[in-house]
Amino acid sequence: MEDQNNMERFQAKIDAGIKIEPKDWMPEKYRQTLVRQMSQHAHSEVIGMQPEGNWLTRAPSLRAKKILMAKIQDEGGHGLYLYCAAETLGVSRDKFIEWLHQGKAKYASVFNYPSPTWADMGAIGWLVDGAAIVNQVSLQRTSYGPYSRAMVKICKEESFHQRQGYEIMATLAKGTKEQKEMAQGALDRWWWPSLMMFGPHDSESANTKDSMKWGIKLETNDDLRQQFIDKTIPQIELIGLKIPDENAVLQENGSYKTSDIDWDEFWNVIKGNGPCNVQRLKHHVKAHEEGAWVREAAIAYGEKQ
Ligand code: FAQ
Repeated sequence: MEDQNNMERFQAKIDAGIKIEPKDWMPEKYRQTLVRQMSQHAHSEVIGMQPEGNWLTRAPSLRAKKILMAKIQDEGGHGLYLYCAAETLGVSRDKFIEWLHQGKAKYASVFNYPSPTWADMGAIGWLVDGAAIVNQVSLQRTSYGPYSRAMVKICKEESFHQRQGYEIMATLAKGTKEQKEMAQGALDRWWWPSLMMFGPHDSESANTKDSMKWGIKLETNDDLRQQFIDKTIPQIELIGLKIPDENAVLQENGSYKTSDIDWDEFWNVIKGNGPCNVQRLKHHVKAHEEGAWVREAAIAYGEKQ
């Protein structure tokens, strides 16, 4: 009976748009869903530093290098806000990292693809951050207070990331024939993985129904994906590149109809079989082990104070 009352009060708060805070009563499944989504989100930010880190030493100018370095550092910072926000749900950062290393926690599938050219830096900023923004603008209104507040700060930074990526692509697209081809190649490589970032179709999405009821997600995977497509196709056309989908067509309602995603590829990457899954996780484990002395020194310093 008490649980029933708690549940009704909890749902009434959600429906009234009142944020749930760490010490408030919450259903165990709500807490678990947030632990899963927020820790996966944090891991994505941190693992997502790797494809761009690949180009830091080879950026074509000092200006480009400074911008890329700042952008990658921002992503690390986003991971930290999100781990802190997720820890308010009673799981330690060490545990989140352990789950990642054991393969029990996921991170965004998109970061398991390689970045072979400088144009990939443009495509990642423009498309991957662009997709992340569409999702995260919506998550600013999520029902869990610490997650929602972290999202507000993160969104401000992501919009700079999207613009720096688009600037790289626009510059290459109006450059030499080879530069334009490099930009098109990167667009072709990152287009489909970016669309996959929004998750499976709503009909296949196991978590959407509960997450929408509890205000964790405000919009469905397919609705957010469509918003991204409708925003991005005109940007592709504006810089004179080709849409990587021959069937993309503008409908009367102002929205684009596109080919379906290769879902076998998506699930295969999630299962660990993408082109860079092994490399990404191995690098994370190595960096974590090599950083052990920093954590030990910080704890020892804290204890001495
Ligand atoms: N990758 O039932 P749903 C960024 C899994 S941040 C891997 O629909 P949900 C910044 C899902 O976990 C990018 N797995 O799941 C940056 C579930 O499996 P589970 C990260 C995925 O949670 C830019 C299963 O499939 N953003 O990029 C993916 O309701 C550049 C069924 O799916 C966020 O994490 C995927 N793409 O909806 C950094 C945003 N999609 O866990 C560096 C927060 C689905 O039950 C450089 N997260 N799965 O075993 C979300 O909004 C949601 O979690 C979704 C998925 C929309 C991703």
